[in-house]
Amino acid sequence: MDYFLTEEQLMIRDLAREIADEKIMPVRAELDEKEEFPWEIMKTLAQSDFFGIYIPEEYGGMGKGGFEFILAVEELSRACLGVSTTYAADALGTYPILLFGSEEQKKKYLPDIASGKRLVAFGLTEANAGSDAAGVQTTAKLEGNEYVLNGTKQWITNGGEAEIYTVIAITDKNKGARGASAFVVEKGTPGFTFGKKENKLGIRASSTRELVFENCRIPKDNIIGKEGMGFIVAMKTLDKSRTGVGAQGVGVAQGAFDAAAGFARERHQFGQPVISIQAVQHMLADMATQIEAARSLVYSVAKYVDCGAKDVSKESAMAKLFATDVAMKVTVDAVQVMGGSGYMREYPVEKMMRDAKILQIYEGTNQIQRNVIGQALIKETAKKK
Ligand code: COS
Repeated sequence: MDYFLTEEQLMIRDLAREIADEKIMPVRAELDEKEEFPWEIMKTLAQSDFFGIYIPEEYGGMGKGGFEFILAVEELSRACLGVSTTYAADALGTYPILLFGSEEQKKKYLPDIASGKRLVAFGLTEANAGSDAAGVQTTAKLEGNEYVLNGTKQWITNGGEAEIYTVIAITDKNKGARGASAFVVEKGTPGFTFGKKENKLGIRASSTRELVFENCRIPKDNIIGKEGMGFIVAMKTLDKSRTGVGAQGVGVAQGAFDAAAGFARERHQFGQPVISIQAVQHMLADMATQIEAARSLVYSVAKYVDCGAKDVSKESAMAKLFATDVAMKVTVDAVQVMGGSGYMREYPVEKMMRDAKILQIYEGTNQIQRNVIGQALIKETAKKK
C-alpha cells in the first residue's frame, strides 16, 4: 500500500532497505549462530547518519521525527531483529536525555550519539523490577557533589557495548514511584561493571548483559531532570519507543512473509506450486492482511507521537501490542507454510520466529500493554460520563 511518503522519507527507507539487503542479509545467520555483536553494521549505519535521524539538527542530527526513525527500524528488522534491536535500543537509551536532559547534557551527549560514535543503553529492569517499573531497588545516594549508585540492572540491551547508559535508580525509597530518578552513567566509571553476556533464544546478535553498580560515583549533574522524576522519565521514554518495537514487528513479519511466499512459488506438491493450493493461499492472505493492518497502525501512531500529543500511552501501547502479536503469528505461520524447510536453519524463518518472541516481552510485555490500554480506557470512559 502507498503511504504517500515524502521524498526524504523514501530516501531513508530505501537506504535502510539497501543496507538490509546488502550488508545484513548475507551475515545474519552467522551473527545469530556466533552471537556476534554487529559492529560492522553499526558503523555502516553511522556512516549513513542513521543514529541521528530523530535528533535535532542543533545537536548534530538530521532533525527528523520518530516516523522517519521507524521507517529505518522496519527495514532493518525485515533482515535481522538482532541488528535492529541494537539500533533501536540506542534510541531507547537516548530518549531520556532528549526528552528530559539539561541543555548541557544534550550538548555533551547528543552529537556523539547522532554520529554513532557512542552507543547508548537504557537501564530500568532488575531482578524484581521490569513490568513493575516502580519496583526498582538500585539506589542513588547524594553525597556532596556526587550520587553513589549501588545495585544490579538485568537484561540490558547493548550492555557492555554501549558507552552511555541512562539508568533509573531510587533516590528516596519512602516515596514509591515518586522516589525514582534517572541518571546518565558512562562506561568506564569506577564501580560500574558488566555481568555475563546472556545466551538467548533469539536476537542473538544483540548484546544483553547485567549492569553492576558498586559504590559507583557519578557527578551530581548527571541526574536527568529532577529527583523523583525517574518513573515519569521511564514511562515517557517507553511511550516514545514502543512504536519502534511495533515497527520491528512489522519488519520481521514482512521478512517472514516474503520468504514464505517466495518459497511457496518454488516448491511443488501434487503437481503444482504450493502457492496454488488454497489452504496455503489463505494462510498467506491472512498474513499479508495482518501485516498491512499492523503497518497502518504503527505508522499512524508514530505520526501522532511526532505531532507532540500530550498523552500517547494508549496509542503507543496499541501499536506495540498489535504489531508484535502479528509478528509472532506471522513468523510461526511462515514456518508452517515452508513446512520442513521452514524448520531448518538453512532458511531464515526459524530465526525470525525465535527472534519475534522477544517483541511480545521487552519494553513492556503485551500483558502490560493491555493494562496500559485498559487503564486509559477507564479514564476516558469516566470523562465521558
Ligand atoms: N506517562 C506519564 N505518567 C504516567 C505514565 C505515563 N506513560 N504511566 C503512569 N504514569 C503516572 C501515573 O499517572 C501515576 O501518577 P500519580 O501518582 O500522580 O497518580 C504514576 O505515574 C504511577 O502510575 P501507576 O499507578 O499506573 O503505576 P504502576 O506502578 O501501576 O505502573 C505500568 C503501571 C504498567 C504503566 C508501568 O509499570 C509499566 O509501564 N510497566 C512496564 C514497564 C516496561 O515497559 N518495562 C520493560 C523494561 S524497560 S525495556
